[in-house]
Amino acid sequence: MTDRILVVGAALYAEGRLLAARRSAPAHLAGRWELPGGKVDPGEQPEQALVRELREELGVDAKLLERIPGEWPLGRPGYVLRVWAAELISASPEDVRPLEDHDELRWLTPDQLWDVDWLEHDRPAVTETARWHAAR
Ligand code: 9L3
Ligand code: MG
Repeated sequence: MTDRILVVGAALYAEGRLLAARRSAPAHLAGRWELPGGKVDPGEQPEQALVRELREELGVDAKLLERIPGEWPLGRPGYVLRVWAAELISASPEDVRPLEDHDELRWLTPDQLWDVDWLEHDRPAVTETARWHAAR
């Protein structure tokens, strides 16, 4: 049995909108939308990994607010996704640009949440995120 590989994703909010990021790679995921983030490195805390990923992928500093309850299996065997709600520390949402791994960003209002073609395995995480946001 292989060890579990933890992938961390951000439900990044600004002005009540949730950030969706369109993947540009790998080919089988390109064009689909996700909560940005990535793999936790060996020896790294999940929260640190997520802050690092958001700097690398979007060039932003984010403050993690709360973990969204739940853990979701991803398409690759052994991979699981955990999600934290987060907010931008300094940048304005309109200044955020995709630096690597994504080619488009959208800030979705609650009624636009399902307008993008989310990765299959992100859908339950997005549902839980919406529930969390609505209860705030
Ligand atoms: N993944 C799925 N949903 C997400 C994220 C951040 C990642 N919200 C999947 C895509 C890859 C794997 O996890 O198969 C590792 O992600 P990355 O390091 O390529 O972003
Ligand atoms: Mg990533």
